[in-house]
Amino acid sequence: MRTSPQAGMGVIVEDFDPRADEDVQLLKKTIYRHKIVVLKDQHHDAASFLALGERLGSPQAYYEPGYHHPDVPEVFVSATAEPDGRQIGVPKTGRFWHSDYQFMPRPFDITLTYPRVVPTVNRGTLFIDLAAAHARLTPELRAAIADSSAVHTVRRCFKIRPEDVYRPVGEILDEIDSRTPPVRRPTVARHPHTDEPIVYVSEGFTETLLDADGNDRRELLLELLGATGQLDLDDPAVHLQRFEVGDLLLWDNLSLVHRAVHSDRTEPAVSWRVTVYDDAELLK
Ligand code: 7UC
Ligand code: FE
Repeated sequence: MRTSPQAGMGVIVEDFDPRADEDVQLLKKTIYRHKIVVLKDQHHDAASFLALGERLGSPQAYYEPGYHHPDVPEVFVSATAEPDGRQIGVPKTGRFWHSDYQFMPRPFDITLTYPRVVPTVNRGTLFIDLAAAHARLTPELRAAIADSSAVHTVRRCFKIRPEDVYRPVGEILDEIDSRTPPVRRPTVARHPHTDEPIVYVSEGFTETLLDADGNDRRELLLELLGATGQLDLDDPAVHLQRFEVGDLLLWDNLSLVHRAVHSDRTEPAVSWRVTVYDDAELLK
């Protein structure tokens, strides 16, 4: 396989052979080192896309079945409705800063996305590197968050399902809280594969910060979101990753937050996703 750097963040990988163990090991190292990989010239159906995910770790089906590919549940489908009005998967997913499954007890290590239908305008995904953001924090802010924890929940981003129509919103919120209770973890997390410190907070899924005594420090979360670049799409920390059909994007889901760019026009857009847990030893 051949790698070449991109402007800003990430690398382009060509001639990757998924059957070669060396290529798979090198690809993983490249993901953790460069955070974003664009694999070129990829041709998959849902089953072979999943098989690629299996080479990198253990793929997980999304907990909400409405996102599942009809034949391969581990493939998550983000898609606008078909011209005939049929809806497969869920439209306009992830249009907010987040890390996949950040609201769950264990977020995913690696996300793979495979765009199938790409709109002509407003294409791409935005990324911010939270390890780089940690390195940029002022000493004051770093000290202020040192012993704090962050509380994550899907509450504000959970998508109402077709079967929720006419249900009281409070009942839906109670259901969300019982199925996916808020998760608390240190604001500064250590990356399990690189050992880098990361400010693991997002605008979409992080509800608040708690200090060492359990006091709510919402204002500190806001300051941290601003410092990491999540409150301004023109922040220099924001990387726009463009892609075309035939590209397959892989990223380090624990050290990046991402945000989908969706067209406001009614243009078709379809993207498949596989997310994996990687239990391999530290890959430095
Ligand atoms: O529809 C969506 O935006 C999905 C989001 C709430 N969760 C994606 C994930 O993997 O955490
Ligand atoms: Fe996502």
